[in-house]
Amino acid sequence: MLQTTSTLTPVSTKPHSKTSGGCASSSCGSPTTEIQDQKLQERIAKHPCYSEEAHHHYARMHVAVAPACNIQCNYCNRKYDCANESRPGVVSELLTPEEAAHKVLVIAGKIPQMTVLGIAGPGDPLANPEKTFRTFELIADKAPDIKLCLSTNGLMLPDYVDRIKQLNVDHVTITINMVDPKVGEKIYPWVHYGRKRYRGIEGVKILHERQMEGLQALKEADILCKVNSVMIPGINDEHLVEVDEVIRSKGAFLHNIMPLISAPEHGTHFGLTGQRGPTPKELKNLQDNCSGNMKMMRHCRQCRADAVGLLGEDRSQEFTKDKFMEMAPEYDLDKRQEVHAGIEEFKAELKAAKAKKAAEKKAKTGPKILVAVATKGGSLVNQHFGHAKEFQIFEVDGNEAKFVGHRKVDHYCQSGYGEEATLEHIIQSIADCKGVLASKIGHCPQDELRKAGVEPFEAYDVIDKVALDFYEQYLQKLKA
Ligand code: CLF
Ligand code: SF4
Repeated sequence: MLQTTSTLTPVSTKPHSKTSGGCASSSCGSPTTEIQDQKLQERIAKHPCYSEEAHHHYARMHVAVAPACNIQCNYCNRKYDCANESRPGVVSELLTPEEAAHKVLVIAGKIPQMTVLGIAGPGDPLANPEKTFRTFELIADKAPDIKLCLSTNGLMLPDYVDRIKQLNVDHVTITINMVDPKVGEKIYPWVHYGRKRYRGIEGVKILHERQMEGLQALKEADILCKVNSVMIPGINDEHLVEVDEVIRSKGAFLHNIMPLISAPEHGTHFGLTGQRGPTPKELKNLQDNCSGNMKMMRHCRQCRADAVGLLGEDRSQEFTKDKFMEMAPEYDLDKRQEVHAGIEEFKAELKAAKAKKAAEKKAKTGPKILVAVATKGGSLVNQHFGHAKEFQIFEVDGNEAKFVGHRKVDHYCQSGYGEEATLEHIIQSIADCKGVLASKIGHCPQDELRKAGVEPFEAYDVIDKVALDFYEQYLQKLKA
């Protein structure tokens, strides 16, 4: 039986055999392009945000060292973490660079599949350059295999690209919500730049120019740039198609369109004025409209500024300051490399198993359906329905299962008992799916799911394999 890598023990998926055949991509491009592509793949292979595949196996952590911010977004109030990367309403514990470095060394030992350290708040990292760069220096010195990552609103980026390059920070995110200042006026009331506060369109123009300049500078420095955009219905939703075109033409590697999360209790301008966020369907439609070259991020979890773990399983509460300061750093490069080699071997076996399954299904492409998957990671259906805090959503057409997003839910099994109200909410969240795939599903939820037209399907195996098996059963039922 397959096990999950979230236990840190990748296991063999034998007896799956390796397949050959299909389009040998080596014959499709020039050797130079292939080498470039391969190098690019190596750069992102262990980054859970830049590689959808990696997010099933590798973890990230954030350290909250950057409290100040230099702009105002209408979806933020300063009581919470920067909403450009984080779920609104979350407060992280602020750390000094030294405390942050200690925390990283502790977690690098306890969670060896943690490969990326990001600084994403609680304010803007580049509005706190000394704290941010000091933290990176300490970690680069003591834990050289950890990738460094940064997320910024972009206002100060052009000033720091050289320093970012020097420190070997290879991944930078800029939040770009508009390329037309008239749209930006509805999102940013002010911008603080060069010791002066600029209100309205004057400030937005500065922000826009600095973001474009920063993006260009990252490209010239060969630093991989992801762009985050917050989708705000009625304000920038249609405009984001243009944003997508502009940022791609300027060399952004990946676009991550995130939903606005807005509630009055967050105390933000949008929360208090009733601005709604998009529905999952609206978000998916926009992502589909923008995904011409396939580099659209759909697995973002809008993490906290102190997030720890796989993207779908935040473990930050295990490492609060009172706890991690009592723990000894256990960073061990050899042990980490051994764990990573095991994960890579496991990924190769998964890939072979997927290819084999896809080859068996060839020419059986049919209507596209969505399925919801309960998983603890490792690209496996390996979680009990009642324990899932989110469902990963896959689009299946008989040939492949493509990850298209996730839905957060409250888990159904609370203290060993199912909660009816929670079940209703879960079913609503996945009502557009034809099936739900989980390692186990209780009788009561099975009945309710069926009533809602969502077929329960129990299995413990590779997600693609289970999804394609389910699809086959689904088609047979349709024909019956
Ligand atoms: Fe953190 Fe951001 Fe780096 Fe990832 S998060 S700084 S790029 S290491 Fe990732 Fe979290 Fe989404 Fe950010 S899932 S909010 S995209
Ligand atoms: Fe808040 Fe981040 Fe915007 Fe600053 S950049 S106002 S911290 S959401």
